[in-house]
Amino acid sequence: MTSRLRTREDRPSKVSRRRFLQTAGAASGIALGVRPFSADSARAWSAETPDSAEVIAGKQSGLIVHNAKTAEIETPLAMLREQRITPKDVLFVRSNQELAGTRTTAAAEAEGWTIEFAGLVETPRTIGIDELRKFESVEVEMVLQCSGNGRALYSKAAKVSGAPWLQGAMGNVRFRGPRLKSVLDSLELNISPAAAFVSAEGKDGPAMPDSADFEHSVPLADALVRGMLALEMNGEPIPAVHGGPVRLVMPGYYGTMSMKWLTRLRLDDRETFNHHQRRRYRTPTEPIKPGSPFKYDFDNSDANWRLRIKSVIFAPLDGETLSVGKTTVRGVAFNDGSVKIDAVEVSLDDGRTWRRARLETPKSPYAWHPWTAEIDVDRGTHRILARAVDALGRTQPLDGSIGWNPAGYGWNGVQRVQINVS
Ligand SMILES: Nc1nc2c(c(=O)[nH]1)N[C@H]1C(S)=C(S)[C@@H](COP(=O)(O)O)O[C@H]1N2
Ligand SMILES: [Mo]
Repeated sequence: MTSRLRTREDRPSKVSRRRFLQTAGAASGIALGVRPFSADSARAWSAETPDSAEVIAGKQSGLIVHNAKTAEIETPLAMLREQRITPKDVLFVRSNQELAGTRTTAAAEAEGWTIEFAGLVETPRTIGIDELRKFESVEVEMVLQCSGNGRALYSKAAKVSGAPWLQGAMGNVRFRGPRLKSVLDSLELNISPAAAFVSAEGKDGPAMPDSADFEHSVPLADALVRGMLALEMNGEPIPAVHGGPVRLVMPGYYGTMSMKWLTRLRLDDRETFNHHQRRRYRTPTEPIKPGSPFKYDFDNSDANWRLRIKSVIFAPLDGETLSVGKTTVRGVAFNDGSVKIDAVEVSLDDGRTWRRARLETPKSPYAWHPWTAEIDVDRGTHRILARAVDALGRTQPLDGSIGWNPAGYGWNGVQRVQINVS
């Protein structure tokens, strides 16, 4: 055992393991012998679990419910691929802690909401939501992805703790609100030159009386470029379950850093010592052997900040049966938005040779980059691989387990989709 402090969700439970087998089966369509990712197959395994529409008001039925109690809900790829902008009724949900009354996609209660600016500033200030609404706003199309997305794939190498997300703990959404920089500039807080991080806190309280309140720090320099105090998602007030009425949004960062129900921003000279920043939501800086324990500290690990480059295959789906001849492989790719994605490549021979897909470059560097590739397949079983490469030469490992870590964060291994051609 490691000496890590354990929180409720770190503890592996029998239920979540059983559910993993069920969802993995539903996802591949192999174990259950059903059509992969259809709403029907999703309902078949969730018969004993409440349906997603019952867990969160306004969500579509048939989403993957990893945990009904904590409302951890994933979007099956078959639903995720339907629209370029992920609608609020299918977007995944993850809350470490919950704010009472927010299990709904309806707009959040904004009356009397305030945001405090504190820490290394000469003049701390608290502003009301109405003041925030007066600022000029920008809209950013961006990937919102849990750092645990793809966690289930690590467990092929060694067990990991946490909800066994497949590939659908992500979405592509449009957030709108004032830039953090404009707000900080205009408030004249007189920020100390020692400030190097922004630590964000939401109105939600600790999950258990004795556990740490959820808080995260991001580098100030990056937050001044990317950060926004979002008031809208997809053209309407941010749904309560997604962090309305105001959310700190960090495009190109893992979703965990985008604080829902934002109530306080603190300027700090170091990352907060909060449990969720210090002992969770980190990955070892150097690769470790799958299954080995790891004692996290600030020096041997990195916070789950910038998104690792990734491509996801949306069609065909794993386990699908196709007919002989030409077929279109399609999916999306994204990175942290700091440099251009140069190419997405597809392989049909387990990575020996690659061919380029047609890649769309969206206006926002933080958005999904849709891609397609035509392939010609003979009778038999085939494996389709896809990988993205960016201008810094960053790409995805053929064997994603190289990034194994005890909590299964940051999966970006090359995805493999198996198809049968008859
Ligand atoms: N206040 C608050 N913000 C939070 C969380 C939380 O528990 N409390 N969870 C984080 C995590 S781990 C993720 S992945 C995203 C999920 O965003 P979503 O529920 O809008 O999809 O919210 C992040 N922001
Ligand atoms: Mo997350």
